Amino acid sequence: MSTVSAIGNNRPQRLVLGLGKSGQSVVRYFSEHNIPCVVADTRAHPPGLEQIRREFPQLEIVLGPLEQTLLCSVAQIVLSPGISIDHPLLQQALEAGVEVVGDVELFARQAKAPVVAITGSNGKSTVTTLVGEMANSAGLKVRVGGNLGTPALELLKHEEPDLYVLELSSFQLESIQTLEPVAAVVLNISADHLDRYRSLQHYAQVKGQVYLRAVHWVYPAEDEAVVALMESLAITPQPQQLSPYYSTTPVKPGWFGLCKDLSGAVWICQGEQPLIAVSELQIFGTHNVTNVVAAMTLAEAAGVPLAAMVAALQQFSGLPHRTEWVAESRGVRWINDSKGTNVGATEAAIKGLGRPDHLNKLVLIAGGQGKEADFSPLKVLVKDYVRSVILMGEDAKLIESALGGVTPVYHVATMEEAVVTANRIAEPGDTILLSPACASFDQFSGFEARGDAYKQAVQKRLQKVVR
Ligand code: UMA
Ligand code: ADP
Repeated sequence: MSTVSAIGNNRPQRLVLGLGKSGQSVVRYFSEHNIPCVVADTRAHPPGLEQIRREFPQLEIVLGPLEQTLLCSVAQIVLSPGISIDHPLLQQALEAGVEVVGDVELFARQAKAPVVAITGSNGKSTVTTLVGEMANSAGLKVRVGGNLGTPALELLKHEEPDLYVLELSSFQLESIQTLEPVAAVVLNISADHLDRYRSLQHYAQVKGQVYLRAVHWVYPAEDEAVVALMESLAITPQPQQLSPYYSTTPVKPGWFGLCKDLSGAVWICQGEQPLIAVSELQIFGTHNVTNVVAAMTLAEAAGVPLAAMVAALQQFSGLPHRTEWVAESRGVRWINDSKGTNVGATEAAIKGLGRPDHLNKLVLIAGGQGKEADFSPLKVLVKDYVRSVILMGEDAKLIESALGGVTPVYHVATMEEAVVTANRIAEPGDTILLSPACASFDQFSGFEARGDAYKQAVQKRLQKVVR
């Protein structure tokens, strides 16, 4: 353990645990409110260290393995999402009467404006951004953040807005106690973070916490896993709290879903009222149509008028690294889905983009850190939709064995090699899809760096081919 600077024996009663983005936002929040705190991080060089030292030279920062004496000597621990509340020393602190909260809980205790809360295994960032865009288009003052990137406490910095929209991860939901969202959703449940949770059920139960104090329970009515999760919660909502949405026809009166016009074109509608044709959306893939109906249901619960929702949808072309169009050359499409960091996301990207007609095929680039996932659900999809799989990263071998030889597999060491190989294999009409089904940290600083490496390698390769 090393102490960066000490302020003596009168230790503050609040411990900020973790010095990443969340921890730094908590230190600044406490400083603005003149609340003394001490900081700890298990890492020798946490990312915020130098910056926080410059800003707060007197702050006590304890680095290295967690120590029970420190954790049990304070009244409150503000836990970063990267550390599990099930850590034995945190459990001991809880038993000793220490309050353990996260940064989002501190936010919830101060925020006055209504909050829309969005969780799920996949689609959170897209839906969160869309709800923010819809509210913005209605002229509301809206602040958007949470797991999306801007820590919740940073959203409190200016005067109160009309609405907050928060993306919440299961990690953050572990330490939220009083948040009362005007609308909350679990978008879907598929295996993720199984290196942190005891089981898929444990992970799902944590996600379900988002509903507990919500006014409107927004949910995908056709998703059995989410419906079962809602039924398993300790609280039963009143019928008027339930706001279902549909990803297929038919639609029930008042609810958002899909319908077909006489020509067979598919529309997003509310009840029988068509609102926007799916072909008019700027984002593609069937999973994104589901994201759109989820966002509309949440926005309606937050008071956003339909016209503003439609206007936002006409403009929204999606977030980078989520089934993002990169290039098209020789009749081959290149798509960057680097944010496909779990099996469910990659399944959605394959289904959303591929065509099982055996004329247009996918070349899939995947691999990285698998987070102890079971890759076998990919096997049947790969068999039907994918010409070849190119694998890289730590768990490439695990993915290969889960695919059971249904399609040719190529192993590569770098993104550049992956792109060169994909370019060689792909035939006109194919789509080359980077959707790793894995985290990126074995080879990259994050999914953004991985997606950027892909895009750069594609541009470089295509320039060479054109010359
Ligand atoms: N860590 C340690 N020791 C510590 C504290 C953290 O080793 O003492 C490690 C964690 O295990 C983790 C990394 O450091 O590997 C970062 O953890 P953190 O809690 O410091 O993270 P922050 O920088 O505060 O960022 C967090 C979210 N990260 C995580 O939950 C891991 C960010 O989501 C989020 O944008 C940010 O707060 C602002 O709210 C990122 C993420 O990967 C995008 N989220 C996961 C996901 O989407 O799947 C949940
Ligand atoms: P999250 O914030 O939950 O990671 P994103 O909106 O960033 O969600 O999308 C991440 C990836 O998840 C996308 O790149 C895509 O592969 C997949 N995805 C997006 N929406 C859905 C959905 N509704 N269902 C399943 N997978 C999805």
